[in-house]
Amino acid sequence: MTNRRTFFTAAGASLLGAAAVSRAGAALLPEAVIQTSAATQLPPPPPNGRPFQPLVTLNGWSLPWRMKDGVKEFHLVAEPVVREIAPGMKANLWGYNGSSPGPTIEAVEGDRIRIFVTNKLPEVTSVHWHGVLLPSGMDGVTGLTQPPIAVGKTFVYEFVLQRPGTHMYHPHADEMVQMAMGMMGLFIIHPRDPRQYRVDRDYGFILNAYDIDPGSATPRVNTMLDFNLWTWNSRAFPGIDPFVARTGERVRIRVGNLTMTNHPIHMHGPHFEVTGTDGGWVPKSARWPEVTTDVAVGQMRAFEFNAVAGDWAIHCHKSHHTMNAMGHAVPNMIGVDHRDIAERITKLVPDYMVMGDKGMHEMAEMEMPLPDNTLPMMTGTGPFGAIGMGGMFSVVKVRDDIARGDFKDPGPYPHPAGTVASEYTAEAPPAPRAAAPKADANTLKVRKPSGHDGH
Ligand SMILES: [Cu+2]
Repeated sequence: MTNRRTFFTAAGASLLGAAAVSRAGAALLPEAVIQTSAATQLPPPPPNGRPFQPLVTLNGWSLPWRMKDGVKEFHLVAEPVVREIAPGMKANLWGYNGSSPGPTIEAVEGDRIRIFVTNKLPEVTSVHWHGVLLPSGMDGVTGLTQPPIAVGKTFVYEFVLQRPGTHMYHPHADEMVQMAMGMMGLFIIHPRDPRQYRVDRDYGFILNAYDIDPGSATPRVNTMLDFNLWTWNSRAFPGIDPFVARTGERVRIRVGNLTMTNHPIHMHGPHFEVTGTDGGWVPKSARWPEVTTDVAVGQMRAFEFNAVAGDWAIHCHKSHHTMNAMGHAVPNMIGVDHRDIAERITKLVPDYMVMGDKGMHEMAEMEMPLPDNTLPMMTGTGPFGAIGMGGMFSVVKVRDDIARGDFKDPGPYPHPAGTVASEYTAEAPPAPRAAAPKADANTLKVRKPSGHDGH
């Protein structure tokens, strides 16, 4: 069971500490809301300010604000957090307001926003608002546009949102460590006119990756490419919630990439078109149909489709990115019967793992002994058995009878009769193989060089 409780903590002396801000300063700071659950939290309709259609942050939440003299005030707290990557595994990460990624910041084109950032990390930090048009001095680059936010201190950023779009925030101080530890969040600027770019369901998540040794909980921060947990909003399959929609609805999914490699995001079923990037919205005349869109490092892609009933897999198409913790130095053991020796080694080394002699699917079906706090490499169960996935994998679940605004997992798709692939049990027709052509002097003609005429 996922913990669905929401923790509201006032930003008083208990949260910030006496050294962080003066007593008068603390009274002026907006409440810093904390959320530690990894369940998708549906944002309420905006309580004040201009209306907009809230984003559904996959396995995440949106940061509440307060209005003060016409300014939207948010309060981010950079701090160590514990994140459940999937049931059975928790990671010691850094994030904002109790979670990694931090809460989604949502505001409207034309809004003046003020974001307080309190640093409760053990080192300095800053926040860069990725892709947002703002004064250079609000850009959050430590040393270049501002001094670092010292431990225990609070900084304030303030700017007017000029264009609607899909953006992110992340530190620009010790980026390699702080992003490898999970510090990032979505920043959505909704259009001033809510009818513009309107969809029925609007989802968003960030691609991230961790290198956490089996049996441990804290990421290695010096890893460049060989990560072993490929995650969406710091969640790995089967811990990633489904994208739920009703047949015929227009659905948007916004994806940002803060890993160290590209991710071709592939969706089964309905075709989609990329409608936006972190640079803005793509004009209709410039869109083309796709089933996979590559999201390069530091990019965002928003894509849209018309929902068609079914259970449609959605995943990164790099097959290693739909696996959980695994060693990449495993030799190919197809055709080698080594069960006997593997069993004997497993008795001595419980986390010893070798590839099966017929492929790896059997690993998805068997219960292998694993160290504590370690996810199986290939896991998840569907109505037809083992799914054998991990990492960057989820399901778009579209049904005819889902109410507008209902995001609950509807369970497995009830396929109409006669539309499911099944075993062929009648007598198989003969499958003759074509005879191989004879390689004799008549069929194999070698053209010999004959002078230099052809040059
Ligand atoms: Cu990938």
